[in-house]
Amino acid sequence: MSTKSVIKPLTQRQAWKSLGAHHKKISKLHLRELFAADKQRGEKMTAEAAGLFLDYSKNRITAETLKLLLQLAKESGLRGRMDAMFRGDKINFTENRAVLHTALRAPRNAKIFVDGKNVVPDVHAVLDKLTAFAKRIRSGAWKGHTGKRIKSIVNIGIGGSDLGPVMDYEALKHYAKRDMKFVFVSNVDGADFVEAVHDLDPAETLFIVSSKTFTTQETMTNAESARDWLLKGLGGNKNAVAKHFVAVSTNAEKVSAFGIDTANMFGFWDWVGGRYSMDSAIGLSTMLAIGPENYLAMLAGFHELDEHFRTAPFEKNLPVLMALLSVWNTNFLGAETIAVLPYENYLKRFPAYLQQLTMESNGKHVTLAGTKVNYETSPIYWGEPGTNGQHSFYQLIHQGTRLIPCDFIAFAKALTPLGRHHDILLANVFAQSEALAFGKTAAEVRAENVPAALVPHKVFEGNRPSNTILADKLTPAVLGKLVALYEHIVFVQGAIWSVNPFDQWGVELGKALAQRIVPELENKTLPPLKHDSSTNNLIRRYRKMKSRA
Ligand code: G6Q
Repeated sequence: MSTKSVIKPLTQRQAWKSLGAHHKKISKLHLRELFAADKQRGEKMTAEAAGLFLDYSKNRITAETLKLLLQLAKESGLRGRMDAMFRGDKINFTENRAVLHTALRAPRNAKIFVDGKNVVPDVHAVLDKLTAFAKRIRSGAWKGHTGKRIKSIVNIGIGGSDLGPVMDYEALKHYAKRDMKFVFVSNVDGADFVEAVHDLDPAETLFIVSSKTFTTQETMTNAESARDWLLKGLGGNKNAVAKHFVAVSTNAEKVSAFGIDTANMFGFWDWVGGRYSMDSAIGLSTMLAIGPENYLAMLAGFHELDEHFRTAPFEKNLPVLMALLSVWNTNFLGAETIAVLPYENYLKRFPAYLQQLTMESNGKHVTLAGTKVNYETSPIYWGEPGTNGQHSFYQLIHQGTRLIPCDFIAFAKALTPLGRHHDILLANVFAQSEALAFGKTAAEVRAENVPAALVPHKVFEGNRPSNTILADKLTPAVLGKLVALYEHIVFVQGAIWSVNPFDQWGVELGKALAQRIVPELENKTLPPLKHDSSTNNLIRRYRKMKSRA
């Protein structure tokens, strides 16, 4: 972390100060004026790489804003931090770990070293093992305990071991093997497991227990219920477990203790963070669904975007530009959230996936130096696919009191062309960003003979920022590029805000407290309660309520 020492705290960086002064100067400018002042703005403020076209012209920025933001990236030591990540330095210093999700999609001949060892051969050894296994399952060569082929796959995992696989499966369902069923269990709420296996035949079901640590309470509880369900369905012979359970983990000892043959364990490494792991062995369910070839195409897409991020000048670098715009919108315009709005139904879980990627990464209140920040860090990411959202929360985006920058994502071609549907879909996404930026003035409303009393209700102020990402169509490679794009946006944001995007200490406290409370709910006699009066009362009430018939 040699770059750390020379980087000033954010609010003392020259570009930050200049941005503050610049904001004062341009804060009153409306996008209408910015577009009127430069007829080519919509063509100029764009960037394109790896088949992703980004139009960022509908942001409240001038050429000067961009210049200062790029200067901020430099003063934040972004280049040095990028080099450190790609090189395998232990930049996740609170856990003493390298951050090398980029190695998961590096080509076979690449060389990336962690503690003096090239990790790329290990990555490809696991990929080869996954490929061989996927072929056996998909062809029916792998048989269950009773000799039947596997038709249903249940991924059991949570957080990073679930959100990626679920999003990926939904996003790439078009490419999935349709005579197989894929379900995902994450929640410790028993309803999740019970509903997931409701229509499944144990003899045809394979469970993938996905857990980096193999100690996560939810996942292990679900895995145990799955083992009970399977054994009950198959007559209780414990040998059945080996034919119906595989594991994705870094913890061979625990996997074996559970009864899973470690020959059927697919490994990964401590330098892959949970929320950065969908392209590690955690992607096994995806590979089973879309096949090894498509899976490898997805990895190639990831890698293409990695290379763009690593090599493109900042002013043409999609993740850098989008991250800087998010910093501008968050820290200078005061936006608290970013809505990600894919106009592609297959991406319906993409916003949920991004919630973890962005907020678990940069939802931090101390800097790398351990001091409390005096500026906002991660905005809240959220969203729904269009056009559905248009008929619900878009009202607030258009006419509410908050500023909600939007990332629209659209594709030129539908995966499932159907009559006029796609043109109508795309007309809507273009219309939304246009309406948000330019709005409708009182004069325009009056010109439509609207009664005077209604005019204020029908005015759209506009001046609401958005990005539009346009790609050809949603292929496995394009999905890889989109995920890598946001992974690197998060990285750049982290560099600007001087936080560590790769740890997640904030999820620990609740976990520890839950472990303590479990026996207080389950023990026959109530142990002495030492919580606050509210928690104590809730525990007592729950015990009473659950024992009532
Ligand atoms: C992600 C987090 C977290 C993690 C889950 C599951 O970055 O670390 O979401 O993925 O807690 O952990 P296991 O894979 O160890 O079960």
